[in-house]
Amino acid sequence: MVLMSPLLFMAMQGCKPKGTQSAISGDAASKAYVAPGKYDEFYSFVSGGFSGQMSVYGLPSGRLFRVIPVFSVDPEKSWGYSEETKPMLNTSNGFVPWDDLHHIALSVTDGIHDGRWVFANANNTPRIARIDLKTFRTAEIIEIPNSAGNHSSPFITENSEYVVAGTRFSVPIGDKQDVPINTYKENFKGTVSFIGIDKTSGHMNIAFQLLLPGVNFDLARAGKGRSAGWFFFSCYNSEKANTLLEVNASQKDKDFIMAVNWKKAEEYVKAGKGQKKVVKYVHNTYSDKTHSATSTVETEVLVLDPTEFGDIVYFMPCPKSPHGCDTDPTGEYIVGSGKLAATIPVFSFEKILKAIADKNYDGNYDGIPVLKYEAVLHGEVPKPGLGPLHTEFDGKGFAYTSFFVSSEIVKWNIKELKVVDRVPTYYSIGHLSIPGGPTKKPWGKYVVAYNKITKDRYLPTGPELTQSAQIYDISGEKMKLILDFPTIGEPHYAEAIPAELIMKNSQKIFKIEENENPYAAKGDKFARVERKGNEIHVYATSIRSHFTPDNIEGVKLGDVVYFHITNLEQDWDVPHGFAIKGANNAELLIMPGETQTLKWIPEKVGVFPMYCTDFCSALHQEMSGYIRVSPAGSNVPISFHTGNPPAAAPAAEKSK
Ligand code: RUQ
Ligand code: CUA
Repeated sequence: MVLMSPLLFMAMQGCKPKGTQSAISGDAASKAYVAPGKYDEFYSFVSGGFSGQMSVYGLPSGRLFRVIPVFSVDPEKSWGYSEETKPMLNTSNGFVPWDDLHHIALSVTDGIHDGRWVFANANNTPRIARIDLKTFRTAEIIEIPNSAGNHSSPFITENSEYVVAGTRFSVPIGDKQDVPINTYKENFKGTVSFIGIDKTSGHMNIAFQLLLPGVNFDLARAGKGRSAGWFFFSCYNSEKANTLLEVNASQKDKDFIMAVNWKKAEEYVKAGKGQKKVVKYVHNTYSDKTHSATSTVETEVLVLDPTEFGDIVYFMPCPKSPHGCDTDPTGEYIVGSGKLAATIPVFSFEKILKAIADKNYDGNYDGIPVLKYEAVLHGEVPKPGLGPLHTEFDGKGFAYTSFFVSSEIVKWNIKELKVVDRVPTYYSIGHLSIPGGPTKKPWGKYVVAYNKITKDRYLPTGPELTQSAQIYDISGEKMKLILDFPTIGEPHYAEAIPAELIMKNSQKIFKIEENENPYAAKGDKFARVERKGNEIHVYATSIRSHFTPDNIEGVKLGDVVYFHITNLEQDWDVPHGFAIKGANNAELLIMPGETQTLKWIPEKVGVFPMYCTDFCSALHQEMSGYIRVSPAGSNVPISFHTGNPPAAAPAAEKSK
């Protein structure tokens, strides 16, 4: 039997605050009320956890606007089902139809939300995605080599120069991959990657990786303001355990927050330092011109070993198994949240610089200097609660920390390190989010709790309950619960941004004349059906309320049919869908001006109906057609039309 401290035991269970209901007054509830037809004040981008997707809510209403498919296939939007989107889910392991999305990073300029892109991480098969906020679509996915469990990701620098990707699991790196697991201490390494972002296009590329000791990287935040050239990562398992981590990785009193001087690292890269390593990773981009994705295989990454330079990476001791690592709006304070610690340590950037200048070290860890705890500490918040996880800021000098074990949000004063308020959460909060909370200019007003346990908050739905978020008004001195709302997948992090920063750029249609999809039919007169060997290409158009063509014959068993459908509408909010009976595939959902392709391999002889899946007009039910499939040896020629059908069967058939 393994002995466990009471704190560790509680950490595993979580605990419920007493009194499971908190009645809220009607007055508080009205703060979350957004009248029908009125807009919300904020968009909130919420991670979908093991759904692999991102969802978009309005705040303060908690209304769900959209689920953006990112790392998982989505039949509703044919993401990963249409030929055009399939390449987005390519990886060095082949097509991967799922992932686990934890963190959100909105792009920033000068440390303030700019509303251009939102980034998200794939935790399982390490990747980072960029979503374009003009279209609310995933525009790019880049795989991260030398990584496993991309948890410490995709946190962003003050001017969106980089998003980072820190590996949660250390793994064997390089050529020697087949090693005994119990050689962890010798053979396993950690990495963090700095992924550069192009200023104009948002295009990502891996600028460099740091090769690091075999710890587990958990979370991260960029410095800002004064600390803008730095990045801070929380790490646990400094014990380098490879089994029964719940005990073996909880031995030491302190683990680390790793401080990275990325500006320095960048200088070394510019000076040609570091080593190019052979790796394999896949980089996928989606074009709104061709309306299709391209996958590129990359084979090289630049790796810096910080022990060769001595001035890029430093460790700061942090009690105990730190999870969240957050920098305040000024960039001066770095808050560590030890999951098993009884205090919240707050580090001072000034003191970090001084300790580095004075070489005030406490030895080194695998060749990386460890700064003295007392030398870098601004102070500790005493007895704040149990199981601190994450901290956000309101821009008025206060920090808000989530406590999983004691299930509460605690508000405290950053300078004085004094707790000023606490509210229970239902139950066991994980992340929390204040609009603009991680930026230089928090928008404030609300804090949203993203909870890990739902229990009795909603009507039961069998063994699995909906996930639960809660909004608190933070405009006054005391936090006030104003609304519960359910979420999609398990929510981890979320970021909220004023609606006007995004609304004004929102795209309504794709211009048909700019459609460069090679299979587009940009008008009914271009609609046609062509045979190329055993491939049948249907170049079809859709417009309220018909497809052109809608009667197709001449397909034979053994053929592979590609339906390339171009939506000719040039009107906002008029997608058309496309589905065909028996297809081992999802529908297509085609936006105005766009072309999408459904691949269909008919398995049976017969006549198959096809129809539009999106109720687009009064005659939507009429928006349908037929395709005839003949036996393999048949001589039915290709024919197609919409309306005015030929008077009789085609000549070739009559002569039989
Ligand atoms: S985590 S509940 Cu995956 Cu962001 Cu902290
Ligand atoms: Cu088009 Cu329904």
